[in-house]
Amino acid sequence: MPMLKKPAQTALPAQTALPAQTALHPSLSRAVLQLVALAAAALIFARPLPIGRVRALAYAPADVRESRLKPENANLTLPVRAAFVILARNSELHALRATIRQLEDQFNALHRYPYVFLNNEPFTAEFKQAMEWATTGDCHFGLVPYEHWSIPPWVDRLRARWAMAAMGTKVPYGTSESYRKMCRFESGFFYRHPLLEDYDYYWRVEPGVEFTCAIPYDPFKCMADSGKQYGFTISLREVAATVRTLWSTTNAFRAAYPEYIAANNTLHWLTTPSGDYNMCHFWSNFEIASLAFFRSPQYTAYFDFLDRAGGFFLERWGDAPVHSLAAAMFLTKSQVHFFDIGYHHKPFQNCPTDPDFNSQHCFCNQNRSVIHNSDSCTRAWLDL
Ligand SMILES: Nc1nc2c(ncn2[C@@H]2O[C@H](COP(=O)(O)OP(=O)(O)O)[C@@H](O)[C@H]2O)c(=O)[nH]1
Ligand SMILES: [Mg+2]
Repeated sequence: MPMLKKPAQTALPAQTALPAQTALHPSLSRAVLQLVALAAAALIFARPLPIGRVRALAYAPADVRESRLKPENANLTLPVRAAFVILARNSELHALRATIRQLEDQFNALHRYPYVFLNNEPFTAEFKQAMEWATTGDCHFGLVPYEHWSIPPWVDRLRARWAMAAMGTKVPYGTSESYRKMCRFESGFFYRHPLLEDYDYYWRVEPGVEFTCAIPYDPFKCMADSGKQYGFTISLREVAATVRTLWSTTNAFRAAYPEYIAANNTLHWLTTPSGDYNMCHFWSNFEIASLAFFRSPQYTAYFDFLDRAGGFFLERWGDAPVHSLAAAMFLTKSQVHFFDIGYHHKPFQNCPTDPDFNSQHCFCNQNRSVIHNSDSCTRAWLDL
């Protein structure tokens, strides 16, 4: 039976009656409602902290930066403040071990230069242990900060995703976002990592590359003694689809900063007769260079200019053409050195030209050296 008579409010026990302060003034309750709505909108529309950043904040100090020093190196004095710098994933442990064993046998066992390993994720204990055992130099392990391994906020993510899909899989790494993050990192951030602060020169090494000849001199010392800024061993032509506007953006940079362009630059090495980019670049998976070159105001301005243009994500600008265009603009020919070192990164290799040296100290085939390939730009470089 429905109750027809409403129970009288006054019949409620005193303690269940509504407290007097909940009866808000209408304008006050409107303000409270507005505040609640604002907070809800902020929660819904605010950009969440990127996952990578949340994880970076949760990392232990040893994940961010760990040095494993070898007691036998405590009193070692190296002629140059230099290190091998290796960006690698944990999954590349075995390929990297093989590379480091060759590098040690062909060169570093006699010198004991240190290694800096960098990763966008923490290195595993297994990785660190394996590297410590494979090397003679001290080992330093560092985490790449999220800001150095991400799409910057001014790049339209939707446009970037569309561009990646449109490039497709026919272009190497055409659809890969992580490859683009790697290229941006290697173009503008590796040299800013705190673990590199103590060094003047670096030698870039990648998992899986081979060193096919003895290296009977110290390339770091050679760079430092002769005032060289950038050293390469293989040069090639870039896949044009990946750098559609890199040349026009570089020309815009040159127009904006004419004071940064070296008088005796080598831009003609990478320019076609009609003034376009001929796609020549130093293959940056092997690189021995001065960190001062990358830390310079010229290079910093150039990277910032490129990064603002967004081409690392809206196209697929590689760090190799970026480093090479910078070297061509800011350095003279005598500051760049061709290292005729036995080196193999699939599918190309450099095998030293001297037949006597070759037969005594190498396990590569000179006929297979990329310098004989029409895609190599090294002869043109040497002829400059
Ligand atoms: N930590 C980390 N390293 C990467 C990643 N992608 C590429 N690298 C490293 O970046 C370098 C270049 O990558 P690679 O796959 O060799 O590219 P390729 O030489 O252009 O074919 C190598 O040293 C890789 O180990 C990644 O997602 N994370
Ligand atoms: Mg590689």
